[in-house]
Amino acid sequence: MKYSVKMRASKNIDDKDLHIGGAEKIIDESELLNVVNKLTLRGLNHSRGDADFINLKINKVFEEDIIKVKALKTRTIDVKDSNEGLSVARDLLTSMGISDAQKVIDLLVNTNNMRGAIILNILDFKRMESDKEKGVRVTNMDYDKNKDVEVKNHRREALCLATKTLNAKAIIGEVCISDDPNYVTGYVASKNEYIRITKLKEKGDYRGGRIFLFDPRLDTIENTINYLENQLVVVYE
Ligand code: WAQ
Ligand code: MG
Repeated sequence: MKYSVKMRASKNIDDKDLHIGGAEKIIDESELLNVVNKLTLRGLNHSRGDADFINLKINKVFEEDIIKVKALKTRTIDVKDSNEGLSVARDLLTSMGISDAQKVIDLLVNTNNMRGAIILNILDFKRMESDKEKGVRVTNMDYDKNKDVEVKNHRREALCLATKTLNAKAIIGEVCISDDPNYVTGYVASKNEYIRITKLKEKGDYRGGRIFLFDPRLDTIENTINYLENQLVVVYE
């Protein structure tokens, strides 16, 4: 029997809920208590601060409901600072057919303290999430093996999320900046590859976010959000 485990941690600052971090796992029953322990520790000792609130959700899952998806190919572009990184990201989005890529970059760098992602319609640049404060959280995904539970492996967890997300019919791209003040490497992903950019922000900056690029000609927003939130996906390398 397998279980999906979701962890989300937050902190109370001036009566406001500050997002700290989260994690998604799909694991065997025998690992359950161990994983719950480690994810709780991750929430308690996070680089964005120690959590006041940790939400853990455990669901039994059926193997026949899990789809397997191959991890996106990866490459890395080295840049000297975040300005160069953001302009590389903008050019990549343009090459993916986004008409006003600068708009996407401006929205991304002004995003802060969301626990999910923005979904942007690429035809009219309107946001498609019903809750614009939270955004849409991709859950129910993990690797088939070599799962990192103890400490966050930014690159691997982001590749897993991007692989699931870009496998949605109508998501044609993604751009991401970590909200971890020590982690400045971000990425742009397309249907074909996951492109790491070594600096999309400067060290010490707590801001971060994600934007999914949605093409309404390829699927409905309801199907897309349902897939992102609920479809069980195991990524293999
Ligand atoms: N679903 C949707 N959006 C999410 C999720 C999720 N499961 N988790 C985080 N986000 C959003 C949320 O707004 C966060 O503030 C933002 O993305 C950044 O999340 O190859 O660490 O977990 O080395 O801080 C990139 C790795 C790491 C690049 C990205 O993102 C590389 C990272 P974080
Ligand atoms: Mg983070």
